[in-house]
Formats: sequence, C-alpha cells, structure tokens
Amino acid sequence: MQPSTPKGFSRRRFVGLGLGGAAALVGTTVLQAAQAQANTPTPTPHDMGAMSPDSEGEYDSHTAAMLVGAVDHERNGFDPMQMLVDWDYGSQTGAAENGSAIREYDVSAGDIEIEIAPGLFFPAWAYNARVPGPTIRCVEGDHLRIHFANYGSHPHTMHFHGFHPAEMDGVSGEYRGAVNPGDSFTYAFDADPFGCHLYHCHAQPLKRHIHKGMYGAFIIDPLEGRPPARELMMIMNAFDTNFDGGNEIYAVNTVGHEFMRRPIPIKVGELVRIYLINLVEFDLINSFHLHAHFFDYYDTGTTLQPTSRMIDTIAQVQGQRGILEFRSRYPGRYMFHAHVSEFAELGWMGFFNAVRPEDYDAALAEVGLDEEWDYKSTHGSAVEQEA
Ligand SMILES: [Cu+2]
Repeated sequence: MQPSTPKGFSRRRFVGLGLGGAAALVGTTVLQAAQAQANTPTPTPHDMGAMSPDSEGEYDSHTAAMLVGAVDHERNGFDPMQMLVDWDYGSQTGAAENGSAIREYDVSAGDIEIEIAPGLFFPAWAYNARVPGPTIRCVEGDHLRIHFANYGSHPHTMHFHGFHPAEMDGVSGEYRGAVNPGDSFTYAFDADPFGCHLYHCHAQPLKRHIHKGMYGAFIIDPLEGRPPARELMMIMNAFDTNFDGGNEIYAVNTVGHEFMRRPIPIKVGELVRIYLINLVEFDLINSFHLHAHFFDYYDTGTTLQPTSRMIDTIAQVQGQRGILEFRSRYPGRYMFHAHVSEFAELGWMGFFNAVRPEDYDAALAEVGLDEEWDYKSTHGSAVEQEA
C-alpha cells in the first residue's frame, strides 16, 4: 500500500529517494566546526554576557569550551526545548469494551538533513521529520494503533519496548518484518506495562538505523497517574558525523550544548520529573549527573516506588531508561551533564535555571518560551487527556 501523506516532512526538508546520503555528508569534527565558527562572526541568539561574567569560574570555563553559535531550530523543524514537553497523545478514536481508549498515531519515516551543532549537519533517518521521533504517550491499557508509513530510502520498522504479540515486534526478517520504502504497516497492541519506554527501528544493520536517528520516547502513564510535577522528556543521543564508528557530538534531544545556551526553567520547590532514555550508539555507557541536588530514580519507570533514592548520578546502557524526580532548594543555575567528561565537552551538558515562582515568567522569556510550554510541562500526563 502506498502511503499518502508523510507526517512532518515538508517538501523543502525532505530528502527524497536517491537524493539523500553522500551529498549531505559532512565529515567535519566538532573541533573543526567550532574553529570554523570561531573564524566567522556568528550572532548568538541570547545575551551570553548576562549569563556568564558574574557566575562562578566553572561556568565561565565551560562556556569557553562550548560550541560557538546557535543551531537554526526553524530550519531543523524541531526545537530540543520544545521536545522536552511535546507529548504525542495520538487521536482517541473510540473506546474498547473494557472502557480503555483506542489511540491512533501516524508515524512516517524519511531521510532529512539536521543541524546537530552550530554549522554541523547530519544526514538523518527520522520518524516524523524529527530526531528523536515523536514522544508517544498514552495510558496503561490503551489500545494503540500506530500507522507507520515509510517514505525513506531504506526499509525500516518500529520496534516498541513493552508487552505485545510477536507479530507486532517490528523486527526485520520476523513476521511482517521491515517495511519497504513506499509501504506501510499498522502496529496494534495494548499499552503495557506503564513506564518510561522507547521505540526504535529494528532493521539491519541495527546499529546504523539507530544512530541515524530512528528512535523516540514511549511513555505509558499508570492508570492512577503519577503525582503532579513538571515533566521533561530527555533522550541522550549522539552522532557519528564522519562515519568512523565513533560519535563526534553528544546531546540531550539532539542539539549539542543547547541547554547551556538556554537553561531549562524550573521553580524552586516544585517536583521535577525527567523521563530519561539513553540511545547513544558505539559507547557502551552513558550517565546523567545533576549538580547540587539529589534525585529519586525509578528504573524503567515500571514501579511507583523509587528503585534508588537520594542519588545524584545514574548510569544507563543503550536502551536503558528511567524516571528521575527532584526538587530545587535554592534558586540558581545548576548544571546537568554526562559524567563521562568527554561526552560533556562534546555537547552533553546543560543547565536548569531554578527560580522563585514570581520570577518564572521572566525565566521562560529569557530562553524564548511562553506559558504554553509551562502548561505542557505541568500537564503532561495522558491520564488527564483521556476523554
Ligand atoms: Cu530503520
């Protein structure tokens, strides 16, 4: 069956069959990119001066090591800051006999070029023209129908983590197998168990399909929901820009050092919940370290009680994920980054900006956000969206 409309791919950004690949390859290292940027007067979108001169030395030194310039999110068609709170609930198209919602999602695969660091482009394979793909969110027990259409140049699949019948496992060579270019398939299964999950392409060679950008978050909320919180989705990812089997850029939500330039606004005292997923290829382990805070951790998010309490660093192997919860005691900028220092220097480093509630609007405005972002961040649960 020929799919009709590619979701998220505009004519301008879509790299059609036979056009992609080699022409879009950029073999530059991040260092070269940074040097090239340093030689070019590149305007920065935010006033770095307001952020750094009076800060402690650590911030200044990290700023000096940062990628220079800014990524054009409009050209990319996605913004890492918006991806933190951009939940895709699909469409509720009815209810099953047991009262659970039927949710339908449209996902397209395609080839696009994305900017992963200032001036550094990567020929990605993407779901819905974004890396990571849409954050699919639903409630435990929902009946899911994911209509997948492949507009890309290679066969792809969607492999979901969670319980489902073997025919819905989305692995090439098994059952339905890979969906060829121009073809489509509907994955149908019930959302189970609740937790912080993921999906990714499972076509061969697997490593290539994943590192090219074919993955996304799959969040199943427990029936009773979780306590109200500011919720953020972070996928730790990385890019091998010169195809040497190692990564040149590391990030959360694709763009290196984005949250250094634009600290994530949170309120002192509020509960912050992070859905954290590691999809870095080539490197065996990744980690998340938060300065000046301790968090509770729910491994895989499949329990309502923390599996670790009062920790400030968590390690994840490929495909591992979990939920972090913490509260800020004091206003200020707090760094979060991989505790693998190399990853941090190559882009996987950011800031939370904890402010008092009365200063929150200003903190939002400082990084180009508005109350809509605040609302999505604090009303993310799919339980609230059930009709
Ligand atoms: Cu694929």
